[in-house]
Amino acid sequence: MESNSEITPDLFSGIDVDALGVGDLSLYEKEILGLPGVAPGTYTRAICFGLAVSKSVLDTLTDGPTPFYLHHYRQINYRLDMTAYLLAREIEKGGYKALPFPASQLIDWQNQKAHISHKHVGVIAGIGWIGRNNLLVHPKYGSQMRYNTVFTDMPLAPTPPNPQGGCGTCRSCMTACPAGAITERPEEFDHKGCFEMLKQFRNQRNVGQYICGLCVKACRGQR
Ligand code: B12
Repeated sequence: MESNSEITPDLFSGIDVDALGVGDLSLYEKEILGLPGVAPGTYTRAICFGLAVSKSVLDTLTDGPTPFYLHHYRQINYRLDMTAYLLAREIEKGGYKALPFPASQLIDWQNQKAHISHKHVGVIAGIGWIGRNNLLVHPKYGSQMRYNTVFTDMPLAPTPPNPQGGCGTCRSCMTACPAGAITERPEEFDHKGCFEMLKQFRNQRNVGQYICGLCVKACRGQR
């Protein structure tokens, strides 16, 4: 094993992402699923990072997903997966543990759950807040960002929580949602209604995936 001093001086300098934060994993309150070989407490930090969804691609959406959007969605997921792998590889070179998660992979289909929720990791890593649309909202990019996570035991300093959280008076996502699933409070988000709409899109729009994109398009942030 290489010594710790061989970690690049700035671990993140070669990582080309649009948002990055480090969360203290003791603050993560959701379940972690499907990692039987990992003892509790093995990992202490969660590095969350995001890549922006193209505004121009989102502009092509009018009333639901298209094969064009599907391709973009897949490209971003692929890049997020590669970034997680490369970051974890760099951390492991320094003698620490690093677990790269999949950007978008379900392990519990019935309950629609992945190993971890990148949105909730993003909150503890100071990237943004959970908006009315039930998505992670970044101050600059709004919800037009996709995320991935790497767990590590490397003693990185956590990013302070984002102080300027909140959707304020913005309700663009509420009018944009074709399922009417978005209400005042994210806790009241109608997951079932959203999912039913996505199923319909999946069957009717030649996309083969549970995607939509309209609440993402509506939540532009300040960019
Ligand atoms: C499964 C999943 C879905 C499912 C269900 C949503 C869900 N479970 O959260 C479906 C297919 C509906 C979905 C839809 C969408 N998703 Co999605 N999805 C995921 C995925 C793969 C796992 C999320 C997870 O495990 N959640 C489970 C728990 C722990 O989190 P939770 O949100 O707090 O859920 C709790 C409750 O809300 C409730 N619940 C949650 N989901 C459901 C579903 C049903 C049917 C019911 C009854 C209850 C319920 O029970 C949970 C237990 O506490 C993540 C990737 C990841 N690994 O994070 C992407 C992810 C959350 N999705 C994302 C996106 C963008 C979308 C869509 C816009 C689709 C698209 N790309 O066009 C829509 C938007 C829906 C919305 N406004 O919330 C992004 C969000 C980015 C952001 N800026 O926040 C993520 C992070 C993917 C990524 N790599 O970036 N998604």
